[in-house]
Amino acid sequence: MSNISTFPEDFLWGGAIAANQAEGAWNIGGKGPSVADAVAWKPKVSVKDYSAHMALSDENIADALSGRNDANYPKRRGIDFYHRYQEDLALFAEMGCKVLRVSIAWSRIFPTGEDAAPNEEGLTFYHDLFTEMRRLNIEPLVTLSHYEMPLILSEKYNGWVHRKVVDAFVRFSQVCFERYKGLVRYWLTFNEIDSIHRHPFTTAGIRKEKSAAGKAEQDIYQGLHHQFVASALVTRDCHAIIPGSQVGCMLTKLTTYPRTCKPEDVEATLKKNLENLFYADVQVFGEYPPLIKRDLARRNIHLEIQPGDLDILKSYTVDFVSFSYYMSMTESTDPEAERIPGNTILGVKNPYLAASEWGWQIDPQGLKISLLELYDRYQKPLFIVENGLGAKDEVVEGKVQDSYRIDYFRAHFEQVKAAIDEGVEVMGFTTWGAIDIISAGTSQMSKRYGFIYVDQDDEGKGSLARLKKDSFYWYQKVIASNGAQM
Ligand code: BGP
Repeated sequence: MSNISTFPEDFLWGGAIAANQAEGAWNIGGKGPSVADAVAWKPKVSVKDYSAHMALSDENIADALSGRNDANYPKRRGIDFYHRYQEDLALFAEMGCKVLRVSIAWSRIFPTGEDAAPNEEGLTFYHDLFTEMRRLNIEPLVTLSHYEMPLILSEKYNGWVHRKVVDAFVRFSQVCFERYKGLVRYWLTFNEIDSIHRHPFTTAGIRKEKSAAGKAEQDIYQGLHHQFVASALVTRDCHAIIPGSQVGCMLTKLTTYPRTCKPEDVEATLKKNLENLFYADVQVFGEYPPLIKRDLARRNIHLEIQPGDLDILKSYTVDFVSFSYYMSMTESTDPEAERIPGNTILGVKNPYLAASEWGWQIDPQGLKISLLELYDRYQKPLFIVENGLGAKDEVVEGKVQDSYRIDYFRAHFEQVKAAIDEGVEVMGFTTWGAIDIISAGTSQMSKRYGFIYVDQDDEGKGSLARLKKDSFYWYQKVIASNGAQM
């Protein structure tokens, strides 16, 4: 516990949420259904079994498109941020937040993705939201695409596989820049752009079962290429429409360690790390790395790259690199290596680390390692835009005593401070789910991340009342002292 502050004076402390996980009001104010609304909550699916949870049926899709909303087919709920944002922003301001990361639900602005004109009611909602943030001196950091594309684009085009979605997204972004140019300076394009591989439907509206036989991977990479091009075009437009604005890419930082120093494990680990960095490489350096190009060719994946695409990638690169960091990963070539139970995505167990109830291996030093690695590679300012601990909090006698969350953040903040001491340029830190929201991976409420408790259970029952947890008062002190008191 150091009492010397090494965080820069203008360090942006704050929180992060996403529209689809917080707003609710899924069919209010002219909003069209989004992919998130088709991922209905399935009470029987294990919270650890992400792939089963993400599996979709035609019935889910048809149901969301029809607008039906009954107990058997609940849509993405949120915490009614749509109606309660003033109360919530007041709490964030009280906590001292200097920045709040939110996203714009694309289908609130363009309900079908390709409407002749944007939905004024949706535009007004975000105008009012950003205005209130400014009034409270909370800087908006806005994600344009956070797992919430219009469902109709997914249905019509198999999402980002089709080039037309690039046009639709660029238009949506232009409308946002024009409308919010006096209010928003910091923008992110695609949340965790690499998650297109892990859950292509929520990330990019792609349903693998719609691909031709053997072409699912090809389609996913094509969708990714379209997102890269869109990210570059949007960066161009943002700079042109909002002078002085800054645009960041956003990736899931999954720093990976070799399970042993066996050279096979080291090589496998290196390849995992290169694959994880590839997404930012394209958006920062403006080109596909040679090893990735070769790897795609060897896997028989041939991208349709239109004339001009490569110039676009090269010409409009991002200003900063943002990322989420929840855990590190471990790689092993030994099929017998102990794996994290119940979740195939999380891989091999690291014997030196404890894990959350969901198997996410808690590794504060991994955050410092990630910061050093990213800064050395890109030499761009970094922004930690998600980090936090999902836990099953309990209210006891009107209090949530979440010392485990305080310990988690203290350990991570210390590592950020250490990285800054070593010369890394970090713009800020927005903790994930600064208020309890619906979990992206489980669609449940009981995986809570916030400093503010929300009274709602997994079935959607509860008063939705907000309650400050112990961590709220702790974070308030951290921010007030600019990280000197942790
Ligand atoms: C990231 C997403 C968020 C988010 C967070 C925590 O992948 O960008 O939307 O929710 O992870 O994940 P979960 O909600 O599944 O615990």
